[in-house]
Amino acid sequence: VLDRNKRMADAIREDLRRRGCFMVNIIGSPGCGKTRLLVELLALIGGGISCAVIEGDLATDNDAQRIRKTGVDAFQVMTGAACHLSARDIEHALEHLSIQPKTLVLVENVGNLVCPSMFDIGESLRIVCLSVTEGTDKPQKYPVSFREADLAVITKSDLAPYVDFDMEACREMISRIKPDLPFLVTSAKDGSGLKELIDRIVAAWRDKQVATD
Ligand SMILES: Nc1nc2c(ncn2[C@@H]2O[C@H](COP(=O)(O)OP(=O)(O)OP(=O)(O)O)[C@@H](O)[C@H]2O)c(=O)[nH]1
Ligand SMILES: [Mg+2]
Repeated sequence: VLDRNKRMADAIREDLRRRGCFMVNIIGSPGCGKTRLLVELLALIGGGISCAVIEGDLATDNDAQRIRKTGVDAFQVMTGAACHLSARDIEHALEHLSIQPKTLVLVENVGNLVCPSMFDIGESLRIVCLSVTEGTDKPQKYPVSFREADLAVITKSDLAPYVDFDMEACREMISRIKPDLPFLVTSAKDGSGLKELIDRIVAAWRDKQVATD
């Protein structure tokens, strides 16, 4: 299953690359703030970059509706029982979105800190989100999602003081799991770190394009 998924993911990545597009896979626990982060990022990007969103949830199209309110096209994958998106889900979603050349495709994976990290969906950048409300020790308990990520984002930083989250201890834990994993702190509520996150994504896109052109 994983082999077939990987082949399909490679084909998706190559097809997007040829069209000058770039796909980001956003992973994190239920409620860690993935959708709200996307909504705020899209508002900040404005018309600057052409964007499209793929949402993954077991049930409901609530998140796709939240994204569409920003004016950005979104496709909702409802996985039923599956705790992750697969490359086939993405292939299906991409058929339904009309992706212009040079589009940034943002994928919110199913809320889960484990399963989605096992499945390549054809992304070129994988972001793992951890909200401060989940607790400082989560990278240690769920190392795989951090090991497999290209960027770690600590979300809901505005709440850190209220939940006794230790940012430095968390950063250290992550660096023990993957020493070179970049680390960003954001709050979708007060806007901190959002511009830096966009800059990171754009830089990764540019680097990938240069490396493969
Ligand atoms: N204070 C604060 N609340 C936030 C922040 N980001 C998200 N929230 C709140 O956290 C709750 C969950 O946010 P969502 O964006 O729905 O989380 P999610 O990760 O998309 O959830 P699933 O799709 O169900 O996995 C909502 O009530 C948000 O308003 C933040 O930066 N600060
Ligand atoms: Mg969501």
